[in-house]
Amino acid sequence: ERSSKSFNFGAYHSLETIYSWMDGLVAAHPNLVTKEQIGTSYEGRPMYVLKFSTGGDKRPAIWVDSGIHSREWVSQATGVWTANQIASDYGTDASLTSLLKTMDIYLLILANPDGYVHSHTSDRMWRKTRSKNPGSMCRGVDPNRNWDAGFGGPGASTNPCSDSYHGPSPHSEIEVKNVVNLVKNHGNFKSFISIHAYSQLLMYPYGYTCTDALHAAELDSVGRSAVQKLSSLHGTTYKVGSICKIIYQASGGSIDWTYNLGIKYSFAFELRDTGRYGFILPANQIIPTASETWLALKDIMEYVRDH
Ligand code: ING
Ligand code: ZN
Repeated sequence: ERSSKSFNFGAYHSLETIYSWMDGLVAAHPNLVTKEQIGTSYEGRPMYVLKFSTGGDKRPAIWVDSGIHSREWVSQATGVWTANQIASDYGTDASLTSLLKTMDIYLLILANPDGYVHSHTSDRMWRKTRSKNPGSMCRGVDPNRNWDAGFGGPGASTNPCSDSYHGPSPHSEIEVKNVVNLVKNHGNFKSFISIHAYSQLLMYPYGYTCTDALHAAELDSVGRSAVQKLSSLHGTTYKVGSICKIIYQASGGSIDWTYNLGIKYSFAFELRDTGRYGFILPANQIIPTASETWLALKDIMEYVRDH
């Protein structure tokens, strides 16, 4: 699986396969791609971010993560496809090449490695981390209710057995803390994009309140432009709006935290589909999903580069 030529992007892969594929990508593009370990998971697995950079020191950067919820497999698969696309488009696609002249892209493909393994080996519908909850038989915290943004508010559960359990304290989950540390230490992210599934939505803050974010109008127009590009490929329709207004109120989400930190262009995608297959999206939809999403990602990245 190390050669990107023989890798099947139209299939769902294990953590081991994705991690060794990442090494192959870095080896094939040593002047563009590096792999940085941002820490380890609760169960001790390394967490790796792929950094796409043509030089400089802490250039303005764009963050993309996939797989914060383990069962949303098309998310991680889209992360893999996107990493390969960035590496192969660099030098041929004028827009991406110009972007990488001034900016870096960080891509965390497996934001919840323990959950991903568990979803492959034991419970296909596992969403949360795998940390132990003292006093409860139930494991795991929802890593998208664990951020320090409206933590513990509406749309998050106090029950450790719930799929939306917020955890004992903000950033209690090591997987969340590792990202928080990197984002804070870096200090120059201009955009933070988190990829979920499913529902076909492009969302911006806030989730913890239905009050409009200061930049709601701008984010809405950036989002509408991006989904127009997305739809142009296969006709897939997306809705755009704030998390609270378009899906549900949800506290402690990552993009609310990054937005409040000052990363204006904070977005979350809900990829295909709208519920026919849901989390169990057939693998033959991976490449169409990733390809159309890439058009939206590029549109957002270009806007961020130019603003
Ligand atoms: N949806 C997201 C969830 O965590 C979301 C929606 C995104 C909420 C961003 C808050 C912030 O519930 C899925 N499918 O996980
Ligand atoms: Zn999710």
